[in-house]
Amino acid sequence: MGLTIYGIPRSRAFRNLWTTGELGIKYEHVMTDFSDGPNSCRAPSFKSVNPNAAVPAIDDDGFKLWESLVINLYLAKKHADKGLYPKSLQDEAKVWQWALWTATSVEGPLGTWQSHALMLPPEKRDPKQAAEALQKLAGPLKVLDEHLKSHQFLVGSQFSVADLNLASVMSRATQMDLSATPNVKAWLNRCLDRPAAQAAIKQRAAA
Ligand SMILES: N[C@@H](CCC(=O)N[C@@H](CS)C(=O)NCC(=O)O)C(=O)O
Repeated sequence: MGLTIYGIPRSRAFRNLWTTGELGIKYEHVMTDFSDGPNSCRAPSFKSVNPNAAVPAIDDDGFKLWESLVINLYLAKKHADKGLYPKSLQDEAKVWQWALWTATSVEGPLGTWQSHALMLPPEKRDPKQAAEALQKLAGPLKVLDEHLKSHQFLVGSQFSVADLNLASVMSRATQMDLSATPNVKAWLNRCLDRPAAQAAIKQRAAA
């Protein structure tokens, strides 16, 4: 059976596709989408994988899991020999800290900015919402920038799933003006330059 990933690359499944590339693991990819068609995440058959009717989700030999950032934590820990997951209890806690911070302090306003600055058809974009989102992001980005002043990566001395989770959420922020937070800008480029990140970005662009 092995690992199945549900979710088109244009969805948050992008985050998990990047992880599988870093870990060098094989998977079956089911192109669950948001349409009203047979592959919809709202189809009753998919709700047995994720009752929230959202992607991504995985089925790993019968073990079902949803929430993109948690899927990454699970895969990184399962394949800890590949070096993406920390070894000490305290570094593990720091990885959780950054994952929850990513979800609660960054992802919401970043998503709003992305929609209203980049993704929505131009006539549906609201510059006021984009500006408010940037204001909400300023505090967390400052915190991140301060941390990265003296650290190459979020936890320990090497790239880990903590970096992957945050950088995958921020992957479109390269189009944001990050000049006030130069350490964030350099770190994000460092993460996104990785071959597995570039491969996932290509998959997302092709979709
Ligand atoms: N917090 C969840 C969010 C999942 C989510 O909202 N996914 C979007 C796609 S990126 C979705 O499936 N939306 C359902 C829809 O638009 O009907 C995660 O990170 O996995």
